[in-house]
Amino acid sequence: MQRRWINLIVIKFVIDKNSSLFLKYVSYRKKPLIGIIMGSSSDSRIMHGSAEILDKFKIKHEDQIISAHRTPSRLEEYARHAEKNGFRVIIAGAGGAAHLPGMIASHTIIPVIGVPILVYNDKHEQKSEKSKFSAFGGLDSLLSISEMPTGSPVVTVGINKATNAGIYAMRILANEFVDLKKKLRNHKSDQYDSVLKESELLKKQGLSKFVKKKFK
Ligand code: C2R
Repeated sequence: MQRRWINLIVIKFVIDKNSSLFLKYVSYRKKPLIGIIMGSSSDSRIMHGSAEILDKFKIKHEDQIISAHRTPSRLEEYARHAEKNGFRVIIAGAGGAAHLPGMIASHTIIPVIGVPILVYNDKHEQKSEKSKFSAFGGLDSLLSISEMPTGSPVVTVGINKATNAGIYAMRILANEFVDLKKKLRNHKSDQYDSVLKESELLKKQGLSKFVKKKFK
């Protein structure tokens, strides 16, 4: 009799364990666990980098425009929404006085990855290309994101490095989803192989011919 109970408990444990593994396996494909937000529609030209790498790994994400400056009440709402929906990471891109990542982080304990954006205003009345970029070349947003007060941390990737934010978000998710860990390892070794392949080609063709062919 006692043995039967032990068997039942063991079977239940195995089922629970496997079903939760199954649910985990399914969940990041079915349900967005990563939120991508940006301060303006103009940031979408950079922020699509995060979306594309997540799509490549078949990771669902929810994308929105939220501005701490222009839509302050939506900011708090979004933080509640992200918590309610079990988001594991928020990627927040903003340019100039980039307060969005920090302000979101002040409303939630979900890890926030900031993407500093080099503001580009194509409607600027001056004709020169240089005058269309922000006066501080993206350093303004980088510092606004990185210099958070102690107690409310935000990590940041480099200026315009939205793809890296996507990869970093996946690395956080991979702590929970074993299959994702494997995929990220494969991605790393693919990168290694492609550098090797290019190096072989460069060696074979010689630098002058290689550069002409690659960047013509
Ligand atoms: P527009 O192109 O709309 O003028 O925006 C945006 O992220 C964008 O890069 C110019 C820049 O303003 C930024 N912005 C912020 C915030 N809201 C908008 N940094 C914020 O709340 O931090």
